Amino acid sequence: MTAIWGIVNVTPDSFSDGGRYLDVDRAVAHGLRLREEGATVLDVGGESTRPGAERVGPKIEQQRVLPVIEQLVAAGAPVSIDTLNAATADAAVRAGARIVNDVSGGLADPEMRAAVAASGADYAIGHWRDFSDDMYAHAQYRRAAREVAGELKARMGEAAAAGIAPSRLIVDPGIGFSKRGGQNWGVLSGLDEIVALGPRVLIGTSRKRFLAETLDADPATVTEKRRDLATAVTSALAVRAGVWAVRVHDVAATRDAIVIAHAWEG
Ligand code: PMM
Repeated sequence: MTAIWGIVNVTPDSFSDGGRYLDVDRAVAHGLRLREEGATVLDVGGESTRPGAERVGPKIEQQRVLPVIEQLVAAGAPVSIDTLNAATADAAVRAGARIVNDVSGGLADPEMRAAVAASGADYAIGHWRDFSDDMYAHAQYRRAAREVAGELKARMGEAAAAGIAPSRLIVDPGIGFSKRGGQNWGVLSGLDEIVALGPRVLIGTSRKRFLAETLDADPATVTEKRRDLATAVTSALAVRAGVWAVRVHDVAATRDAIVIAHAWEG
């Protein structure tokens, strides 16, 4: 069955659940609930990557995520660390994280690939062109899926050159990262080009703005509930496209959508 990454954002400013789980105990409880609902991996992040977000620095980031990771790992949950920083990736793996989720694919921190190579963790590399404060300046594509696949292939080569075995790689087309509304649909409708790269594919559409823009001319009026339903639909379609995992906030809804999509496949 398609894997489900449940999102545990330990940040005060993420656009969707920011602030609610700042407190360590609540973040841990939230993660464990997601696990009960069917999450196979808990993706813990301490720095928001939403458009326009400011960087927080590795020190604050680690203060936020490390206690949460330690407790989730102690409770037996598989954990990934969502970070752009090599120092945080390293500390998180020492605390028990098994996967480093780097939305920049190794571009944000020149030390990241060496840190991951030494850690033995799996490495999820996202398609990314620039930091969040300037990401839309690079949102230019002729054929989005093909260009994203080509750039991910370059990131795969760089990871291999740093000593990370191909079997440890996961690729993610980076929905919403340097991509405007329709460009995201261009990537999703061409997902076979990403799947054809070879590694496991991870997709993150959850509650993202392009879903709300598609549902209503005024995206601000689209409730979280509607974004979660749209996310469950993209999760089911991602199953049909052959992805390995989806990264979501509402694990329960996406779990049901995935079960039904697999039943359809027989
Ligand atoms: N999106 C966000 C954060 N981390 N990681 C991966 N691998 N893929 C994504 O699409 C992704 C990510 C931004 O969303 P959030 O602020 O709701 O976590």
